[in-house]
Amino acid sequence: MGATGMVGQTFMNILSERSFPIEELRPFASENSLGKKIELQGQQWPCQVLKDGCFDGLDLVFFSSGDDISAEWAPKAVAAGAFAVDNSAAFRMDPNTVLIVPEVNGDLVNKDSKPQIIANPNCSTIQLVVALKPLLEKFGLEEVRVSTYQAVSGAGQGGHDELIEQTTNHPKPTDPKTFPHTILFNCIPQIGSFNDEGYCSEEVKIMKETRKILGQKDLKVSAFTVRIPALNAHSESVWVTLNKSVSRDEVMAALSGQEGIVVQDEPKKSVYPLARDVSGKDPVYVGRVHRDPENPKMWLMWVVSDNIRKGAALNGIQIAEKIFFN
Ligand code: 11C
Repeated sequence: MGATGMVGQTFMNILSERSFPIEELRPFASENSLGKKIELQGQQWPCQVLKDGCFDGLDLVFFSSGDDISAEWAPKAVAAGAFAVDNSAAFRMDPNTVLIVPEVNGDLVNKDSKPQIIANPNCSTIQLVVALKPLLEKFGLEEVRVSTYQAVSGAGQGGHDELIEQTTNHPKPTDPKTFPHTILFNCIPQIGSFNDEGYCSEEVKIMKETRKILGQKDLKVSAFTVRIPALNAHSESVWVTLNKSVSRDEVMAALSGQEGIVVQDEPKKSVYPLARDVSGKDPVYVGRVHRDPENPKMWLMWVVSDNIRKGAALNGIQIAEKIFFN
């Protein structure tokens, strides 16, 4: 569901790249997309709208179409016998729903799992927990602080188009529609809406989801999220305090040995992960790993990943691979 959106289209591309075995595809979208066809694995599949009985006979339904649609339709997909992998925030913090990043807590689902809703985390959370996982496992975590630099594609096609349009029309950028301010040549310290404590919803998602995925309900996590005029791939500067003081070699060995991470860390040669290079790639990239000068247990690192691929579509497909093939 959401087949024609940015995540939906990337989902189709990745199914194709990974030769995911498909007997039938039902691309669900809004009424505006009726008449459109989605090409996948050499066949054309007509777009459909959600209606009673629409999930009958399906094994897996991937939802990427907003909280309200998921809240109403994901339970219906499960009632029809399918797994519902849900990219919305509707079920992420539900204590009865698993929230999965396969490299981190993928052991919570397997071939014996019964049809259920499986929540796909927020994109900026996914790349963070992949980077934290080996540090937690090897050294233990005391505290995590993260400041994000998030690409406009996180806000979907509208966000992408708004930056391109404002760039094209510079020096008279068009009025903002998707973002609360002009994004061109700017940094906006707001992603989502604010609560009374001064946190925006993206920050709350990162803090809560990180604790749940890592299984660390008391972990101190603080997030500050910023939208920047990068087209695709989110970047994060992360301060992580370990439970013990270890050497840089030990930290680098832990990060390099983690499935799903590529380390790019030769800062004196200006080698570190960059959103422009990481866009279109699958792994989570980590670099600029160095120790805090005051606290020997605290490490700083730079974490970059494609928010539409690993942050959404790819993570969903990896979940499906765990359920059906692992
Ligand atoms: C952004 N992280 O960059 C958001 C988009 O809860 O899945 C994804 C929101 C979500 O704007």
